[in-house]
Amino acid sequence: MMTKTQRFRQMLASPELEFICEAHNGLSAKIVEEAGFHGIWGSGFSLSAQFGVRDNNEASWTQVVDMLEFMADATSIPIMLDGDTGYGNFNNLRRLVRKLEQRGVAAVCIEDKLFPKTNSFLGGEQQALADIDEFCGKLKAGKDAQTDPDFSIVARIEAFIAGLGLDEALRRAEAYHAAGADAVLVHSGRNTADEILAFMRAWDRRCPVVIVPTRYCATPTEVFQEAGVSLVIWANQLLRASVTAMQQTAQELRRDGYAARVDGRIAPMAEVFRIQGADELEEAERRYLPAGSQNAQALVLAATQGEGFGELTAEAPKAMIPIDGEPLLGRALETYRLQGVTRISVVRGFGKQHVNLPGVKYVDNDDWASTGELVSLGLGLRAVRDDGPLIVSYGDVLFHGFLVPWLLETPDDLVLLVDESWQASANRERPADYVTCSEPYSRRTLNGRVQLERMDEALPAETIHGEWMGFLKIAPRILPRVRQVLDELLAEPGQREAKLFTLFNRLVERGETLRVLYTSGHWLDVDSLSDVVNAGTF
Ligand code: SPV
Ligand code: MG
Repeated sequence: MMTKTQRFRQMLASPELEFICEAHNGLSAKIVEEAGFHGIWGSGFSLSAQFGVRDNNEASWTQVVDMLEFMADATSIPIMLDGDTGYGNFNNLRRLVRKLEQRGVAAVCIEDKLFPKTNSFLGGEQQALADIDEFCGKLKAGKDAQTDPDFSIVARIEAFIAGLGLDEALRRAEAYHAAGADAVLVHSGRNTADEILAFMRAWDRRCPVVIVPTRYCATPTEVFQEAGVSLVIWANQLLRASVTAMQQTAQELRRDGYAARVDGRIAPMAEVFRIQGADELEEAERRYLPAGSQNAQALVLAATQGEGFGELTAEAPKAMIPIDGEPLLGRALETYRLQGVTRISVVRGFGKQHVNLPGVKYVDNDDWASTGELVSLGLGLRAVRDDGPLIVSYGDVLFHGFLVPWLLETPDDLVLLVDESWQASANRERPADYVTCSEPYSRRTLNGRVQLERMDEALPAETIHGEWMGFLKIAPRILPRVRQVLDELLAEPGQREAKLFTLFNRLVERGETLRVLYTSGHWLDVDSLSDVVNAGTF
C-alpha cells in the first residue's frame, strides 16, 4: 500500500501523461476522486474564491491549510497544494511544509512571485518575479524541512506570464531543478500551447514538467503527452461549474418563489448524503451504539377519531386532544425522543390535516372510516425501514420513558408489554386487549421467559393474565415475516376492520414467539373524558 506522497511522486515520474483536477473543499475533493482522478490540485484561485475573497493571499495560510485538511480527510488520493509563494520567505515555507505533512497533503507547488501574490491572469506581465537565488534558497529550505522523503515540492515558473520569454524560463527551471525541486510547473497565459511546447523542446525532460492548460485548453492533450509533459492540472473548472449552477439556481428561485422547477435538475439530498458517507455512520452506529437503541424507530398509530370525547374530537382525532396544552401524541413523541428514538412515523386518518406535529414521517390511512388498526399497521410497516428495531404504539397512550429501552434491550424478536394489574381497570366501560400467557405474573416471571398464548377483548376472566398496553417491539430481522403474515390476514374476508390482536394470535398460530414483559401500570390509555383529566397528572 503506497502512501499518498509516494503515489504523487509516482505520478510525476511515470512516462504517462497524468491529470489532476482542482478541488476547493471536502465535497469537491470527493467529487474529483469519484470521477476517477488520481490526484487533486488545491487551487489557490478556487480556495480563495470559495471563501469569497481575492486570489491575493487575503485568506490566511492557516485558513487554506485547514481546508486542505478537510480535503485530505475526505479522500484517499494525493493532493498538491497551490502554495502560492509559500506565504512569505524560506522560513514560512519550512513551516508550511511541516504543517502540510501533518495534514496528509502530498505535495506543494510554490511560484516565483512576491508575497502577496496576484493571480497570473490578472495583469500578469506587470507582476514582479522573485529573485532566483532567493527562490532557490526557499526551495532548499522546503526540501530540508520535509520529514517524509516522498513529499514533493514543485517549483512554478512565471517567466512566460511576466513576458520574460523562453530563456528566462529555462534559466529559472535549471536553477530550481538544481536547488532540489521535484518538478517544475511552467505556466503560460497564451491561448495556444506555443510557449509550453517551446519550453518542452528545450528542457528535454531534465525533470518532470507540470502544466496548467486553462487558456490553451483547446490543445489536444496528446500533444502534451508527445511533448513529454508529466502532469496536467485542470485548475479551476469545478469552481467555475459550480458558480454557473449556483447563479442559475439562485436566480430561478428568486424569480419563481418556487423550488419545484429547479428540484428536478439539482442533486437530490440523497446524493449529498451518499457523498458525505451517511451509510457508513449508520453502519458504525450498529457496531458502536449500545445494543437495542441503535437505529430504533417508532410507529405510532393515530388514525381513529375516538368515541365519547364530543367536541374534543369533532375535527381532530383523539391523539390530538390537548393535555396541559400539548396534544397526547406530542407527549408520546417527546417520550420517545427523550429515549433516543427520533425516527418516528405516525399513521394518521381522521382529521389528518390536524395531525401535523413536526419531525415525524406521516403515513396516511385515507380509508380510516372503513378500516381498522390492522390496515393502519400494514401501511405503517411499509413505510418503516428494516434497519433497526421498531416499537409500535398508539397515539393516545401516555407512558413512562423507561419502557422504551426495556423493550429495545429485550433480545427477542417480538416483545409485548403487558400490565398485570389489569383488574384495577377491568370494570371500565371499554374494550381492553386481555392476554393469556404461558405463565401468570409472579416474581419468577421477572427473569423468566413468558410468552403470549392468546389476546382478545373477550377472554374468560380466569384465563386473563393481564392487559396488553399497546406496545409491540419488532426486531428488524422479523419485520418481513410480520408484513407477510399481516398481508395474508388482510387478504382474508372481514379482516380489514380487525384489531391488532388478530395479528398476534395469527403469529402465535404460525409458531412465532411473542415475548411478554410484565409490568404494573406506568401507562395511561386515554379512552374517556375522565382519562383526559387523569392524563393531566400522569
Ligand atoms: C490556481 O489554480 O490558483 C493557479 C493556476 O494558480 S492559475 O489560476 O492559472 O494561476
Ligand atoms: Mg494559484
